[in-house]
Amino acid sequence: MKPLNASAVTQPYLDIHPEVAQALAGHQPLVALESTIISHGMPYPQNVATALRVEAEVRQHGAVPATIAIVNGRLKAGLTEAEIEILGTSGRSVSKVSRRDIPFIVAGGTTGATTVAATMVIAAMAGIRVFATGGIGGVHRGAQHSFDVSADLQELAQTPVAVVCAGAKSILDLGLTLEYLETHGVPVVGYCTPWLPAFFTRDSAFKVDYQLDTAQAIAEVMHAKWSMGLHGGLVVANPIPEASAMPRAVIDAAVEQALHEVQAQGIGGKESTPFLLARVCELTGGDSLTANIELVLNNARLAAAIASAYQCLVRQ
Ligand code: PSU
Ligand code: MN
Repeated sequence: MKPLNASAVTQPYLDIHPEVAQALAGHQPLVALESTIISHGMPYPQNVATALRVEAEVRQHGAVPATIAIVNGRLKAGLTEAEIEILGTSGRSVSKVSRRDIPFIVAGGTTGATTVAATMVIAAMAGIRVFATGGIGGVHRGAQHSFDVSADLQELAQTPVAVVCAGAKSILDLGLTLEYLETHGVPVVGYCTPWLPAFFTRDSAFKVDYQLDTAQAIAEVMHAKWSMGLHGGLVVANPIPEASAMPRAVIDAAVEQALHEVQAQGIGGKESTPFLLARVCELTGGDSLTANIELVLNNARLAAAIASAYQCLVRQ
């Protein structure tokens, strides 16, 4: 296993934003943020406004944000406002980049929005250990026929980054997602909850592996795992704030309809998740977008606290 603080110097394709580079050099807490949520997960202009608000939230809570993407063939750890604006306005015409796609976007000199998997890859290259997002990809419903399992899960098995999310959307099979993570040695931590949150709702029918109630306790697990050379990351599942949670019946109905449409229209591969996300958003009107924004901000706050606690442990 490579040393955890693999130097950016050894990464000729990576550009580190000056603010991020300064934080890395000064051993300050950092939080990586993904960009598929900007280009493919939310409509413009809310996507750009949210990306900037999330960065501000990370700063307010004592960490430095590093939004990650590929711009003109360069891997970026930390974006300028102009770059975030480009990713937001270009929307789905920007490639959705998972681990598989990274070399093609780099070699072609084009621009791509990174998924959880690709964001983890680039965060780890830069030496960033904490990452906040909305929801992770997982095992899709009907995966026994489609084999559709997000590369996010495999990335969690091999790359040392803690991913703070609001669980996973019920467009996925949450039970199979947990089984897959267990097989690959990826722990799922519930922050102040024994239940796996389901993105728009605070719980699901499934339990997490471990409940931890403080950022400090989560940081101690990260530090123990990586200090002993264990591969891979962890999922930190942070329930949506009570006031923003949505009625389960509303979400369930929208998800069922979106799943029906995806099948009827024969949509598969990397198009499946963006299609389902967009349809659930349309079918639930503005409510789901508001909830989505609130849960990402909530995750940014927790990630900043975890990054701060982790950095203290590393510095000791
Ligand atoms: N789930 C969400 N919002 C998202 C995504 C998933 O609730 O924006 C995005 C993330 O970027 C995630 C990706 O990494 O979709 C997973 O896509 P796929 O299932 O094709 O691996
Ligand atoms: Mn897939």
